[in-house]
Amino acid sequence: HERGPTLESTHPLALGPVTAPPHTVDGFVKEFLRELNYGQGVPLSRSSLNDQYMALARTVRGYLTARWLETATRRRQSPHKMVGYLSAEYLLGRQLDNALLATDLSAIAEEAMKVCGLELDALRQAEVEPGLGNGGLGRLAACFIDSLATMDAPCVGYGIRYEYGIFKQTFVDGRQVEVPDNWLSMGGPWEIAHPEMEVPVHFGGHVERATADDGRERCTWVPDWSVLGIRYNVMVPGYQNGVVNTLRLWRAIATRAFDLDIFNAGDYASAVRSQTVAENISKVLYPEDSTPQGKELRLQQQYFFVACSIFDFLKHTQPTDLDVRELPERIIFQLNDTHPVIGIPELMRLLIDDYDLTFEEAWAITKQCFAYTCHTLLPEALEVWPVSLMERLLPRHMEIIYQINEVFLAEVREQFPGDELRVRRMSIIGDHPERSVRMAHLATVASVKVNGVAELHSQLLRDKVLADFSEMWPEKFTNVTNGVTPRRFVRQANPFLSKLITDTIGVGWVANLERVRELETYAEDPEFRAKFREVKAANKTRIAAVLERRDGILLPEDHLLDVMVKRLHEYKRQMLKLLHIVTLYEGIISGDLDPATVTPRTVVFGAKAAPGYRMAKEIIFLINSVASVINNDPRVQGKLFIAFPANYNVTLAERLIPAADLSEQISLAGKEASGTGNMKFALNGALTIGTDDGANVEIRKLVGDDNFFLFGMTEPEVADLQARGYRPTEYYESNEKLRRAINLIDSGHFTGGNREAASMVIGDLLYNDRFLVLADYQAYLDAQAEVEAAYADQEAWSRSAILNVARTGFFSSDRSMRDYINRIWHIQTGF
Ligand code: B1H
Repeated sequence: HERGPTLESTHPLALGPVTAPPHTVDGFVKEFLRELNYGQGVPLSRSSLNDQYMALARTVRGYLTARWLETATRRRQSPHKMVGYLSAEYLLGRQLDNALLATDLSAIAEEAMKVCGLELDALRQAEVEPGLGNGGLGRLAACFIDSLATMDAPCVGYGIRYEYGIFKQTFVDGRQVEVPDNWLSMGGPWEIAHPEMEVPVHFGGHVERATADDGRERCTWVPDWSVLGIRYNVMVPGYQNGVVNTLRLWRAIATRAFDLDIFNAGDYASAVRSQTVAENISKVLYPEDSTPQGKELRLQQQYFFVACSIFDFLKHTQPTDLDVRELPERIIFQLNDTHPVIGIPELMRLLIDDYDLTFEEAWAITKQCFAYTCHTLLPEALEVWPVSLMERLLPRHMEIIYQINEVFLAEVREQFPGDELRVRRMSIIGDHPERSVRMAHLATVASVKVNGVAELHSQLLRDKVLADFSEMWPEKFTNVTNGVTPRRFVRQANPFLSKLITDTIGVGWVANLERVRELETYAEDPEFRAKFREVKAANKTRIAAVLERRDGILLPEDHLLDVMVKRLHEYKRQMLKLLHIVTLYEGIISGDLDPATVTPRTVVFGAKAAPGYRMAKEIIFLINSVASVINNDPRVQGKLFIAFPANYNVTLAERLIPAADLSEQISLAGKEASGTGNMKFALNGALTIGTDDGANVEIRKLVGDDNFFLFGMTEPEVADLQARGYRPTEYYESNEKLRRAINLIDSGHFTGGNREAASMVIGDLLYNDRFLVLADYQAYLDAQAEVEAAYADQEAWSRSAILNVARTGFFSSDRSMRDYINRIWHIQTGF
């Protein structure tokens, strides 16, 4: 399905680019009512909240559309190299507020809704957030495309339009129960579908070869089933710069021919079933964070979206007379982890089989068109696909991978003669426990650059995970420290702080976050500190209202707000936090701790567990159990409170992070690749208690040791202890507080007398403890004591908090994008 010929009309309206509706309250009201009446088909007087939200969203989208068409036209007129950001996840969060901010329409919309007798805030809350990602990796992609639009960089984000995003978490008797996230059920006002722009994607079958007249062998992949990719565009507005980029998400549907064949064979039921097979591909986001699921459907998803994206780029984004030899001057595909790595053999396949290049020619081009970001250090998180599955699902790709491996291993042998052990370690094909394709190796071999996501992580990639590769190609390896968008995570999430910053240093910081450094001198100003505390207090009041409405949780007032929000994973060590809480509690009820000396503290947890991750689910149950006992024990009333709102998501993060005093970043050193929540907290004036891990290292360097609570083993100490043989029971036996905390949990105190209920978690801590919770326990307690002492001096605490804000401008995703642009992509912006 191609577009028709260029249409020519002499009507003046058809000539120029479309113009946006006027930026006035009247103009906005008119558009809004038009959307309500003609779009939703209801008069204002009879409209539902959803009608009103849909009309408002469409109105704002209308303002974006004019800019979007303009941006696209401008980019087409002067084609430059662009970025194709390939990511299986985009954890976007709500769109309305972001679009209003980008178009500077917030005040106008507020006024316009009033004119209509409506409240903008109520409409904002009607939006269901698109949760097309699991956690940090997906949210990072969303921050990156925001920054690229703000920097006017030519980028298309490619991904999957999951019908169901990350599951909605509920608690039933303290246990996680997942509910499907049917985010599109009320309609998706932010996307524009193009059902006519379909892309065929093939699977299965076999490869036929024939020798052509020129004596060269040609391959034909004869697939045995196919689906179609349907394009959905989502607009990605830059911050008040008139630029709107594209996020292109693919949905899978059955091909018509596919249906017809079976239908004609008289089997109606199978025809419908085959439709389901096709549509399953974009049905649901896999909810595993960190450890990929080796499921066939997952590989189908990966190939599906990457094949659609590359096809779309070659056939629709590039001119029809494109010379594929120039591809490296036109495109750089950024691989967000290994999930899109199947794109490498896919581009090879297209160049060889469709564009008729030789393998060598295709390889020379392909090697210049990809760059790879690794997001992990956990060995179990490195994606591999069984060769048997690959051969069955993508036989031609498997052949090409073998060929790439052959050329690559020849290079290894040349550079390291006689080192067959190395050859085996580096091979793209692994042998244990079954023959499989190591996607990280394939990505590394084919990419111009390989980057980690924080200094420490990149160093460990070079020294450990990909050491052989970094020895072979040292210049290939680089670091780009992650970042977060200041638009969403400061300007929108924290309007009170934003106003204070803007009143103090002007508005320039929103698109140039390094400017917040100008706040440093104000850290010494008692008047500014007082205002800063007022902001924090107002944010606490706001989150209290949110949690009451959302979860029926009544937060105590005037507590130190201690927040640990992130996916539930053993390496992130939510259990360490829980042991601290139980220690405080046990101290008070046993009379060891004078309650008068305890800083009143509320701990907020937010965490989803992958549905199949048993230990993580047990930990969730244990946190809820401890919370319900502590929150109802009069002996600790006013001293200790635990809130665990279900379904932590981007929307809740935006409310919670600005209110936090203390940010918990307590992963075992060497396990958290970067973390990005840590950056959001620091930028909103929380102090961090954290290990020397991921981007914590860089946060601490920037804010200074005095404004950061460091504790725990370093990565080399961890490696050392594990090499010597770690025995958690030694810590249990020698540390009385630890023993008492563990015994109290083990006694069934928190689980209604049921000792079995905590046995899986306790048993693991005592006899396995892969992530050294017990080894870091005492150091963590000591650091928490420092926190309490520091918090007692509110002036000094405010000073530190202000310095956290002032010194973390580095963590803007604008800076991350500049790094990618200058050091990896080499693209032009703003043309
Ligand atoms: C991160 C993942 C991830 N690392 C597999 N790896 C997935 C792996 O669906 N899967 O199969 C999903 C996600 N996510 C995170 O990336 C890191 O743990 C964080 O430390 C990091 O900040 C974030 C962004 O770089």
